Amino acid sequence: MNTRVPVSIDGVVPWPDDVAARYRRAGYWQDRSLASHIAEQVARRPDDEALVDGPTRLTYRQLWDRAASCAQALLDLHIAPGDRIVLQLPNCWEFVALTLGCLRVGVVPVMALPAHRQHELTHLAAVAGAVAIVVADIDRDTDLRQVAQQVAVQVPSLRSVLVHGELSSGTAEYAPENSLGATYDTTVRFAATDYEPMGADVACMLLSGGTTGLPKLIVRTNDDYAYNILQCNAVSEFDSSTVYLGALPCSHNFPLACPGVLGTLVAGGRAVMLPSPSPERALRAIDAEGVTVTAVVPAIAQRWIEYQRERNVLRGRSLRVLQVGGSRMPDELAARVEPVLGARLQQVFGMAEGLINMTRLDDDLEIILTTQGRPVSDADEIRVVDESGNPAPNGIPGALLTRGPYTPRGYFRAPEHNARAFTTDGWYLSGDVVRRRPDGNLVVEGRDKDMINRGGEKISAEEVENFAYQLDGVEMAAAVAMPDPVLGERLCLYLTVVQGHSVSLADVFAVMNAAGVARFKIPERLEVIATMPTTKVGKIDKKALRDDIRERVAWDHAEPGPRPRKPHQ
Ligand code: OOB
Repeated sequence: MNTRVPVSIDGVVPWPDDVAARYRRAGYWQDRSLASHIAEQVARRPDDEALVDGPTRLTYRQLWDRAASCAQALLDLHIAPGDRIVLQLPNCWEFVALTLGCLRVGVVPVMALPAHRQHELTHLAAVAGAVAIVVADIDRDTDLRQVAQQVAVQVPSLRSVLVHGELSSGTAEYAPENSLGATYDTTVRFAATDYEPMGADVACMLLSGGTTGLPKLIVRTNDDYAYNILQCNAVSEFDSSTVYLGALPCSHNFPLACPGVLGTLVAGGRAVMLPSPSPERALRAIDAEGVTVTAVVPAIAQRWIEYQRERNVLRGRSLRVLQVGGSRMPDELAARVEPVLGARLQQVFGMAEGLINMTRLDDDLEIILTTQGRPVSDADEIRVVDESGNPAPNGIPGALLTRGPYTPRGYFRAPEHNARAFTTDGWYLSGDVVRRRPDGNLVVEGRDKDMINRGGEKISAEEVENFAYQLDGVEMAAAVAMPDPVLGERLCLYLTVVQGHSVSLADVFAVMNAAGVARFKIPERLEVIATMPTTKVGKIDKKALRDDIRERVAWDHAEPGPRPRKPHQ
């Protein structure tokens, strides 16, 4: 039993004491570290394979030793329990070893996405007060070492830049100790008995999709994240026979912990890391490794289904479950999963903020194909309310609010935003509009948050609009979702400009690119209009703009003959 007090990090919003006590009494929170769950599997099956990354295959014992090396390397860099490090790595065994190293020693990884660039990484490091940043050397056309160096210049708390891959030659910052590879050469000095995080200690920080500007940080404790994982494991039926393919970026909550790579390791299974979900590589990896379950967004599911139909690469019958979530899966697509891929579909409607809903593997097909499932825990509290905050009856769409043992009560160091995103009694306003069926399953009908969901990648409208306002001559800017057959949504930017000025998509690209913004946030269509539609209270009428772009897209694709109504100018 731990006798010390939890590591205190200024800016974490705790659950109220009475609620925390209730969650402990009920056994949801076990007051033990997340790492200790994996340590159990290391003891039980040291020689079983835990992790595969291309030619690298690690047993539980080997993975645990490498995690220990990472933990030691962090300590050698004077990084202490409770310190934050920005972690940006693609799917590779090093990502898992370092994450486990952090979990073992109580260092808090801030889970950046591989697509993030200087703009996002600087913000994350600054808000987190991070002391180190870990990046890969090169990602396609971007030298991430240079990006990280720029971030380090701007964020005073950052003391170390760690690189996975080649160090740049000739600069002092890239001394051998800054190579992530160097950490695996050290003799294992760190032992599990050296340090044991407590249940109430912070395990990691996840990123919100972001509706107001840049992503917010979501603090997940050992207690709550372990519970999240155990519940997902139970619902998705993960056990030691599970072979999980990490195809989505594994720093995201879905492939990380719902149940994801961590769930697989907690269950004693084997995780296979793949740097990209391209159908060619993923379907081959599924056959080669005997993958039993994986997680994708609907756009990827669609690409896999098409590829499989055309090429029939998937020959084995190992894949039992395909989890799909992150954005709304069209019912027609849902119906094609099992016939083409031979795997049972599991719809997942979750959020980094906590609440995870899943269809159950033995649900009726109608539920699996047309709903986004129900909470993974009986302790999840759900409210669906109308515009005045009154409960919406079953079957009627309303705003989704939630509370529970793995849904934190506030973002990290964001009191103003917390005042809007959480009610005074701790309910999180998800911004999603759902309909609850009498059987308890939820159907996602839309959302009332100002966000674009580009195939699972979340873009804050406000963040894009702020860039548009930096352009000469821009009067008003509004970023809205336009329908897309593959991604579900893409981003369209509406502008009004001062007479005599003109603004092009290339100008928008230039300003966002110069700021080092992640590529997926850059608008893909620009509409310059004469007047911005406004609501009665004078706010930009985004609904009118969404209707407008829907008509324009339909107009562009209309066959000759009767045409839809021409969009307004
Ligand atoms: C997952 O997490 P986030 O934090 O990237 O995004 C959460 C938001 C939700 O509030 C909702 O707007 C949307 O993404 N969403 C879905 C959905 N799953 C997520 N919308 C419709 N249908 C779905 N199935 O996206 C996430 C986290 C854990 C597990 C799965 C997804």
